[in-house]
Formats: sequence, C-alpha cells, structure tokens
Amino acid sequence: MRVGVFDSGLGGLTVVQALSRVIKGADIFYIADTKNAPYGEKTPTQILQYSLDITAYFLKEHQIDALIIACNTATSAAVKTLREKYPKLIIIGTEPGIKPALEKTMSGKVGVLATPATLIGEKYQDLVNVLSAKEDVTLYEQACPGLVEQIEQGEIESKKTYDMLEKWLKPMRENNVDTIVLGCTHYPLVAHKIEEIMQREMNLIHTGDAIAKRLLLLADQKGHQNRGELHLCIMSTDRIDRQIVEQLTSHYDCFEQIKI
Ligand code: DGN
Repeated sequence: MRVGVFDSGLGGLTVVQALSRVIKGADIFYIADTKNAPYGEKTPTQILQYSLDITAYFLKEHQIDALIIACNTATSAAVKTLREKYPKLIIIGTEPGIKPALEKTMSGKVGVLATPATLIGEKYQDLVNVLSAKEDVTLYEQACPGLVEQIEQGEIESKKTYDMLEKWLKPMRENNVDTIVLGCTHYPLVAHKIEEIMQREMNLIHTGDAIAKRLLLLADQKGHQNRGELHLCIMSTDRIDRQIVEQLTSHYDCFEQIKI
C-alpha cells in the first residue's frame, strides 16, 4: 500500500508516528508544506488549493492508494472537495477528538486547543453542535495563534512558548479542566509543556491512533495487505527543522526538498 500524508510542516509527523506503530508494510510519503506554513492563518480557498496541488503531486509521482490529511486545518478546508474529486482514493482527515474527550472527562470540563482556522471552520462547529447537545459538558475552546510557528522554529522549550501556553491554559487550570483535545497535529510536540502548566495529570487527546486504526480498516476492505516493510520518504516544500524530524522518526529512507 502506498500512503501519502501531508501537513503544513512538522505536525503531521506525529500522525506518521502513530501509523508506524500499527502499519507493518507500506510505503509512506510525507509532505511538509513548509513553503505555505502556517495554514492556520491562510484563507480556506488558499488551503484548499495547497491540498489539491499536494494530492495531485502524490498521485502523479507516487501513485498513492490512500491520502491522510494530517492537519485539522486542511481537513476542514479540503476534505469534502478532495473526496468529490477522487472518489476511489481512500481519504482520511483529521478532526479534533471531541468525542473521545467527552468519554474520558470526569469533571465534565474539556479544553480544546486548535488553530484559529480550525475553530471557526464549519466542520468543527458541526461536530461540537452535535456532540455537546447530547452531553452535559463545558468546553473551553482556545485558539492558539503563533504556536505552530514556535514549534516549526524549534522553540518548544523557549520562554515565549511557555508564556503563550500559560496565558491560554490558565482559565482551564482554574476551572478544573481534566481533559484537553489537541486539535492540531503540531500540539503533541508540546504535550509535556501542557502537563507542566496544568500542574496535574491530564487526558490529552490527539487523533493519530484513531487515524491509524481507520487506515487499517479501510485498507483491509480494499484488499491491501498489512505486511512486509515500512518505508518512509519525507519531503518538504521549503526548509524544515531536521533535528525535530529526527526526534519524531526513528528511521526514514529518503529526505528531499521538492517543488509542487
Ligand atoms: N498541524 C496543522 C493542524 O493540525 O491544524 C497546523 C496547521 C497550521 O499550519 N497552522
């Protein structure tokens, strides 16, 4: 099976990590669209165009069987159009794990961290409307402008990143939030900082494992075998922090900068 995975930058590698825990045999092609990052502050039309261009590239150059949009922001802007345009391709998007969070919370207080574009997107609003109508929970939604940039610049341990998180998480800490949805695939990279600032053990929900399971299921339905070897090819459309790439991937077979 040949799988294309993309994100605006490093974040989608947290999804690749989850895939490599359950997928035994596949060729995974990863594109970090660093030329256009961050997506969170782009218009839906721009994000849709980047997603269409990347998908066309994957199909032409790597003949993918499955596409994983490893980015909440791009999913909300592009998944519908991509599914209409490529009905035969397995397409899996990423959306904030509100449902698992509602199942996990004991205090009934759930935090959601995401990019501004994800939180105002129609897809997220629909998800929240359906789920919160059924459950007695309070959601603390927090847009995190600038956090993706800090992570991309390798500034995870910096004071500026800490201060940003402290400001956003303070209301959650004071209101006994016990579960936080990481509604952006970059945010697992600052999970340890979130725990430190919340000063307690938290349920941190990210969607990589759910995506991996879904891929296995859909691939099986289409007759793709899950055996052999796992190959990972990483591409970026501009510069990328290679040190972080190496922290996130135990092994990759190729690494190149591409033009799309
Ligand atoms: N990792 C992307 C997401 O999940 O939304 C970040 C998008 C961006 O570039 N801001």
